[in-house]
Amino acid sequence: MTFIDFRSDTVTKPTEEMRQAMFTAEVGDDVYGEDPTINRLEALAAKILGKEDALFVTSGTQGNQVAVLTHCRSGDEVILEAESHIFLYEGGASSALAGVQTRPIPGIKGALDPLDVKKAIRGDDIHYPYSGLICLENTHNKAGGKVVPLQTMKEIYEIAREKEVPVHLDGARLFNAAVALGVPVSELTKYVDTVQVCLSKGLSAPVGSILAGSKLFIKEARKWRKRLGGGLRQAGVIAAPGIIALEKMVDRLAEDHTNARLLAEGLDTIPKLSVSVEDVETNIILCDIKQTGLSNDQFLNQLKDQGILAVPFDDGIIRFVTHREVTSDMVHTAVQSIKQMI
Ligand code: TLP
Repeated sequence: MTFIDFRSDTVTKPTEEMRQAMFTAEVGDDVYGEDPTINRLEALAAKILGKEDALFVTSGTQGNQVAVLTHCRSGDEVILEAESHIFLYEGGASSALAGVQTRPIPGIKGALDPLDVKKAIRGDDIHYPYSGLICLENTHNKAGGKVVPLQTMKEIYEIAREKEVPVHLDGARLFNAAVALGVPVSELTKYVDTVQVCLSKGLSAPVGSILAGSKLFIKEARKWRKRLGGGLRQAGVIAAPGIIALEKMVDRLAEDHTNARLLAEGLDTIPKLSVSVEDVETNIILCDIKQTGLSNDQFLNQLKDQGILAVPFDDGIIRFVTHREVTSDMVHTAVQSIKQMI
């Protein structure tokens, strides 16, 4: 059985061009800084992200955690949104690895209120931890791919600079945000000190993320990546698709956003399902199934029998993600099948 796979944009396979690029990639030992393909990818990424330097890391999680380790010292506090990926889905890595404590602040549709951030930054008191880092996430996964507005990012950055607290952006899907806003990605990264972007989600590369920031930050981040066992050797073979991801796969994300709207509208016409269509700004759809009376597992199993895959997100909430391997025809087929199913 072939499935229509809405579980995540992480399931996208490399394109034919990416596979060719992997086959012919020039390589060298990257721990010695001698892999020409990695060097090219890092230089290209730094330029696109508007930062001095960049580092290729194996995953989004590794990129975020190297950022936390590089910015903070053990005992520091990291201010982040209460449903952010770093807080919810990285296995408690920030406390396990960096020894920091997290300070989750509830946002509105993924966006932190700048005034809440201001209040959360610690003053100079012997009882307090140091505020070591503020983390933002754009687009916000748990909020259903919502774009955090540029103005919010700007206001938080101004507060952070005044208080001398660095800002890191989990931009796993930052290119989706840039495409949705119709701005270059550097418009968003100018309001943060460091950023992690995934090459392996909607951009379709098989592996890897980029961490970008100042030269000094990336020098130290490279050391943390090595400490974590992330120093790679002839890794140009996995970096080569990343170059294609950045050069050729960004504009097509608009197609995923159109398909996401189509799916959201289709699901919302089904009487027992509900989707907040106007909140679907990028490639993630959150579908409320509570009125079906089915549990998440029951719903997902029935979906699977129809050849459709999705993931549970909350009690009674199922996440669907559109990506390069989901066409508009597949979206129509899925909506018809789900209509008949319930
Ligand atoms: N997200 C995955 C799952 O882990 C939930 C997904 O399918 O959406 N930041 C954000 C905002 C993410 O959504 C993810 C992955 C990551 C970081 C981590 O990236 P990887 O999986 O490369 O470690």
